[in-house]
Amino acid sequence: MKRALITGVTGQDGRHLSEYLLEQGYQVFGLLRGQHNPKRAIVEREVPDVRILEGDLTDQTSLIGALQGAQPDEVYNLAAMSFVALSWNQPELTGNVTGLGALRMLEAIRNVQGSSVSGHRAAGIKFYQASSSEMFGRAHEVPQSERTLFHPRSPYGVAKVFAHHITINYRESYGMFACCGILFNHGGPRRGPEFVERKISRAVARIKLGLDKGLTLGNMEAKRDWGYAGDYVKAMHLMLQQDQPDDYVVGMGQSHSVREVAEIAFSHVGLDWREHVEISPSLFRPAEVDLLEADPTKARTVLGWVPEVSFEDLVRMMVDADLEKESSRQ
Ligand code: F7E
Repeated sequence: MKRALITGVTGQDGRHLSEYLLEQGYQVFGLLRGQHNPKRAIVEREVPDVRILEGDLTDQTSLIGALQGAQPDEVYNLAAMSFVALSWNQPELTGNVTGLGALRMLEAIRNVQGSSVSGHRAAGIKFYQASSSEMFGRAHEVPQSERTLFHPRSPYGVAKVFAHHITINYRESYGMFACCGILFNHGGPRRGPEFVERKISRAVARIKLGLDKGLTLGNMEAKRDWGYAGDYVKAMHLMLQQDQPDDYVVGMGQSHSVREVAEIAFSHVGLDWREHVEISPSLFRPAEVDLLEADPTKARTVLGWVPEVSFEDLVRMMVDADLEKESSRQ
């Protein structure tokens, strides 16, 4: 039975990946941060077979302990301070967790592997780093592939560039099987409510049910390439099953504006977004990423990765899930 350790197990991707790996017959361990973390209950409810290990990406000793406890074949580093807008208010924390956190895990793996001469299972641990399309930032070309230059526009994007390059550096310096998945935006019913597509789907459900009147958004002209998280975690797993470690762009190959998300979401319940959405300059970012669109050719041809849920179906799926959640809350 293969064993996997997932950091960020309480997040959207952590729960989807846990579910997927459990289905593949893995024993899954999840790293949980802090004392009495309220998100523990979500993991226990949704993916009860995940074994929780306590640890924190800012504490190297705890990472070594988690690796010794899990003895994983594969480590998926999904943990991060992942909300781009917040990264301007907490740039140092973002650099520490999102950037240096990856380095600490790579060093912890090296440390544990060093002690593997005595037959420790940790020898040859494969590592997945959750890189992000935010690294492209003010994109130098459209669409963006593995060869596109990075030009991050937020402390989050800068931290992800560090984590990306240090992962490649450890692959080149120490021959580690380390891969980076450059994932474009991906949502679903488990998406955190701070991200725009979930903020919209939740508001649409609440407005439809008469619980709210309107929704305030920032820059509706920003364009992203949105896919379904359940599809994207399969690409993460595929990367670690190849003969050689490498980096892959994962996205749908289409870009859509925030306005289009609102149009589809509101019209799905028979409403017109223009009657409910207000724009607030306070939600605009100090530096915006205007247009992201993936060129996922490599993931499709080398990994054979094929997403199943379209952008339009993703938005409708999220609205339906929020309608169900909000109605059962009443
Ligand atoms: O913003 C605009 C906002 O916060 C998307 C993370 O998962 O994907 C995500 O990063 C766009 C931006 O995601 C609101 O200005 C307008 O242009 O949903 P978001 P993100 O910044 O693209 C990447 C791949 C990651 O790696 C990140 O971890 O939507 N926007 N009005 C708004 N955004 C938010 N959040 N809220 C608004 O009211």
